[in-house]
Amino acid sequence: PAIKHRQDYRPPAWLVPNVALDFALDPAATRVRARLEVTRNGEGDAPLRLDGDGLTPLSVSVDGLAVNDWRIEDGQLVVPLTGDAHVIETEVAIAPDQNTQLMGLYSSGGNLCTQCEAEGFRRITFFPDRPDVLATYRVRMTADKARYPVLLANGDPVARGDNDDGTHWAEWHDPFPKPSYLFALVAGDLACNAGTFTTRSGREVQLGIWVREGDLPKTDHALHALKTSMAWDERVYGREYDLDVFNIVAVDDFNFGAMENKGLNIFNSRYILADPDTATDYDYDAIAAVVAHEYFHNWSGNRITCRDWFQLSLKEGFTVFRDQGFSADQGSAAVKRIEDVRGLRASQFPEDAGPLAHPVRPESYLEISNFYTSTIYNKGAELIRMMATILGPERFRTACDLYFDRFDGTAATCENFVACMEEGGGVDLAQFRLWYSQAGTPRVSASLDHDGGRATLRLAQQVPPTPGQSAKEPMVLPLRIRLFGAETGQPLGPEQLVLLNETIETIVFDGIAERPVLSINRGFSAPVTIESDRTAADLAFLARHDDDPFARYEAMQQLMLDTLIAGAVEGEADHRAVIDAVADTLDDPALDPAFVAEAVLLPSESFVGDQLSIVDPEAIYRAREALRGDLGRTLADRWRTIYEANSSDAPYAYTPAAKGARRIRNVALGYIAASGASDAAEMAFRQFERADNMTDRQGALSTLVNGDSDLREAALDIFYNRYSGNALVLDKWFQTQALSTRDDTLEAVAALAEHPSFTLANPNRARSLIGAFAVNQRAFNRADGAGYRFLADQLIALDRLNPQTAAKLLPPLGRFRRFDPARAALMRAELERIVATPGLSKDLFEQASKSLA
Ligand code: B3K
Ligand code: ZN
Repeated sequence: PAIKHRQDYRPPAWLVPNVALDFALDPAATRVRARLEVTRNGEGDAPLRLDGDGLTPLSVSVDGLAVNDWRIEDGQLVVPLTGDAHVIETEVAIAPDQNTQLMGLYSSGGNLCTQCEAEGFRRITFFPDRPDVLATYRVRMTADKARYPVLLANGDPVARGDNDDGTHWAEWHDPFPKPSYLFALVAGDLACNAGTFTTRSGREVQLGIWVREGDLPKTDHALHALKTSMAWDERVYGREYDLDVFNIVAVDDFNFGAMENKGLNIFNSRYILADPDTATDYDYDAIAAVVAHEYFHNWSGNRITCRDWFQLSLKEGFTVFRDQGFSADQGSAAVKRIEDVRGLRASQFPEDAGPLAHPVRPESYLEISNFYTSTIYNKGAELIRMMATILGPERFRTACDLYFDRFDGTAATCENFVACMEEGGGVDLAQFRLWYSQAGTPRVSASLDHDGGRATLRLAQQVPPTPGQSAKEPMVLPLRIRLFGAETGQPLGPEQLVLLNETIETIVFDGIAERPVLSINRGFSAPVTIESDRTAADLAFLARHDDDPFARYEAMQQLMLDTLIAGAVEGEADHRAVIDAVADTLDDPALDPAFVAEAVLLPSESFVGDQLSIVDPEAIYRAREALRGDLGRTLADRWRTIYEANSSDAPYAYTPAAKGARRIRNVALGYIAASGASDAAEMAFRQFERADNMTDRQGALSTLVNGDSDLREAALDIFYNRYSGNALVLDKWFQTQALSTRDDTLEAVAALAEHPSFTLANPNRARSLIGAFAVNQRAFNRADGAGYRFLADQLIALDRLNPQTAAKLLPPLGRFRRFDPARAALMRAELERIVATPGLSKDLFEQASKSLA
């Protein structure tokens, strides 16, 4: 298969200003007629090349006359054309029912829907399926009226009517030129939660959240989030919505979270449906974030799209940054930042440290679907955040305005964006651009000396080698820094923004009488790893006194991490510093309970593993359980007090205060269970039974699932029976068991893979069991290799149905360089078995072969 390179970009030989599509919809055989107005772009006599994937033309005509001098080359329809402007008409037949890849037009739950990003449109019709070909779309759909009473497409509805044969039709028109990846249609039996939003310039927009009738009561949260997002983008970025309708459709089978199709977002139902009985607080937050994300794409993605897929982070990094800002404004900005950094460290840092590491703007790919990664999304967002930090809020807004104005209606590049930041912000970002081209997480070492009134901070940076990039240049690292007096606990001067851009730098602070303690990378201002010479006492001090909430959390995490690493490497560790710091945090009445809950949670087993050159999953597990148990026992009274103080009989509310109480209560329950208290299982079961919301019910279930009380099976059965009709909640049932810390988790997961409710055909279900298991560090990395074998078997089976989803679940197998030789050999053997599988998709082949390289 052919590798694509960023440097090979050439403008399209033909443009398509306008397209009209006519769908005769049928699940078994849908006819698609396309009418493309094509114009030659520049000089040359290149034939028209239209991408196609699995399509056979039933007819081709040029300027109204049937032709037969076309040919098919690598799936592309090649049509020789003599002039500079023509009308091309094609007709194809496709089978949505047979489409298990969920790319193109497919069936989900009896409805028909589309997913085109990145290259799904070519599975629907022949077209130059690349993001720099912008067309206006007119779409006509005809379908059985009883089965598909609702017909939706991009843009505004134009007309609709009934036919005599029981079918009906609808026509939609999208006036905004768009790339084919933003095309969408939906045909289904759907109910609508309707609303309106009036933009600040007075446009009244009809909003609709479309779901199956029975799910209608679960759509208010999403509709509210949509309205809030629309207002937020006007207020914070000055961006208004531009059509008269905005529809969102929820479907159960979806490869990703959601899709920003112009005027017709299509969502994985898990990011729409919520009520207190079935959705956790985490789910509610994620729904609001994803609704906002897709809405924000209307400007950062749709009005300004990407020139080519190497520029993917142009829209994704920026839009993640925008949705993070939105979520931060809805509740605690500090807790949001902690969650985002935790997510970055759990997914992006390992990616950057492994065989699949790639720059935020990649140089090459085999399958673009494999590049919808945490690096493109989350590290991409950190790059925007750093530029915003360097510019400051006002100049950042000016620079964003410049970008939106200058590139509106075009397909742009990351370089275009950075140039606007430079011009609008009045800064030089020449060296900063290395963030787009160099992969790997920079490491910064920091040491602070104090001598006679002067503090000297020595900083050194190093960017580790990554595949294809052995030597790196020093980057620009914006580090927010502040010093605190060790005796007084007071800040020694204001916070400074240091732009570290050399390999080694020294910063001097004068007039420092007291011994200073270093607070660095406050707010996680740069996505780097800090290695400092701060002692356990310094970290404990910062955990108490730092005025930056993220830095306070971070000091605590570092203290915990050092303790866990000592425990894993040496077999035991002194827990006192952690226990004291946790106790102080719990006792500080000034702190927000939601923050406290984050601060007192131990780093995950995987994150501890990521710090070690060779991961010993058993030793890490034991060290972590030992510290958890010690914290649980030593602070037993506090956990019980907190548990009681945060349990109330007040009915469920989705407010920051109620969420914070649920969070800290469930963290406390976890510590009570970890302490080995004899009544812990009964407490958890009581919470499980009494809960009026999923956050408390699932929190209790997780605690029970990790243990071996008889109540464990009882709770699992009750949960299963209660929610057997709700796919999203059953996903939680599978996931909770796959994440269990018990010794028999692999056996349990293997049995669940045979459960009648399990299927690989639904991506959410596949991820809930297989994906969750593969990130359960200890269970997955069992010394006998059975975890690796299980994952490989499942991926090979899944690849036949849905390559994209299979490929996404492969990375844990590629981490073998971080394990002992015995485990590494077992992992490699499974990767080799995958690569050798006949008929493997290029998605899975790329991920597995790169992992082995
Ligand atoms: N832009 C979509 C990505 C879907 C791609 C699937 N291969 C979702 C989002 O980032 O908003
Ligand atoms: Zn996105």
